[in-house]
Amino acid sequence: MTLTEQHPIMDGRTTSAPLVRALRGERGPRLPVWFMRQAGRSLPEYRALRAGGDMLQACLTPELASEITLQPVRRHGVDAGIFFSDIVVPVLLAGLPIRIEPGRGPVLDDPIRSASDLARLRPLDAEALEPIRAAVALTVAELGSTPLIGFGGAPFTIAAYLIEGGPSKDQARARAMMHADPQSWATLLDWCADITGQFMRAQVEAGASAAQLFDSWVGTVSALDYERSVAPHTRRALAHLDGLDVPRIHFGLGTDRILTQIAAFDVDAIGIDWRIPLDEASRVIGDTKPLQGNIDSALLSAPWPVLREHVDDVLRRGQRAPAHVVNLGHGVPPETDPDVLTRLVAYIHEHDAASRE
Ligand code: 1CP
Repeated sequence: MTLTEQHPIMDGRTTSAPLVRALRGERGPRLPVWFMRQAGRSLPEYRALRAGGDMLQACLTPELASEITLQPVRRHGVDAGIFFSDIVVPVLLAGLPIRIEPGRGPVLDDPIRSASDLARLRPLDAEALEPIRAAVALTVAELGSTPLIGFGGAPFTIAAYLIEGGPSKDQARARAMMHADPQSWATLLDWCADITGQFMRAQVEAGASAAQLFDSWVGTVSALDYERSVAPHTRRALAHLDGLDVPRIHFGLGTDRILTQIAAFDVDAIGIDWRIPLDEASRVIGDTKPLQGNIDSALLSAPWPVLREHVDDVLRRGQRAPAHVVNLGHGVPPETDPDVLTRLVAYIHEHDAASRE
């Protein structure tokens, strides 16, 4: 299946949205801004809606997932919605009993650590993705000309949860398995690539105007191991989007040593964390791709003049890249005052207008 004529990017609704134009390398009349992890956590209306309910069940209830996706768009006036879901949703839909523990993150009681554990990996049934398609369809019907970003976790980051059994500091068990049992490693990462690729493809087919692959934990992998044992699986995940004409974003944390490898992927834009200035990141990849980022989330709690000075610096350095999508260097911290985010969006839109006068 390719995109239908009713898809927002095909029927003109989001084709010239600031986000889509920037991801395609154009500098348009407005600098787009959105925030990773804008949906959820920091919003009182999110906490009221979830009211202690199970996180993954919320992800699989289309009306709820759609409403949570729309909340930050309404409140902050950001230039995109990010679909409310989680990188481990396709793991659950493929039948592994993964859950999200409040205050901790994804947990799998029986981790995948040996060749015999691989027998528990089943293909992801296309039908199981129906709640995802339904939630995306509801959401884009409300969003109008604001694009929805679909997403998935990169194979390494998903596999790290499956091997470790939960969040971990340095993914040591995963990195050990990569070397000690390369065959099981490759099988597991291919499985992760396929389920996350199908998950992203379902979101795009149902109406998302861009797709972002999150490789949050890849910063612990050496550049050599990345090339040999991780990048081929990331390419496999991205290939699931082939034939769908929407821009793709790659985001990872701690990727400064592997930026040129990431720039070689079939992606349109690269998300940069707060550790490396955008002009430096752009120089490293030969100014070849639009960049997304990279306001330091820690400064969201600093006094406004301090935050503003930092944002000015990010915007200035972002001018070196072919185009710039303003974002944080990682997700919105849960304790963030939502009014700071709203003020930031207005400031970035005004600043941009002012810099053109
Ligand atoms: O009860 C709750 O509210 C749980 C908190 C929560 C939320 C709101 C989790 C658990 N996941 C999510 C939603 C989510 N997760 C989104 C959609 C909302 C948005 O971005 O606005 C997205 C894109 C994700 C992606 C995700 N999940 C990543 C990649 C991005 C990143 O932040 O690095 C990762 C690593 C996860 C795993 C995960 N899920 C939840 C938590 C707390 C974690 C991280 C745990 C850890 O530290 O290992």
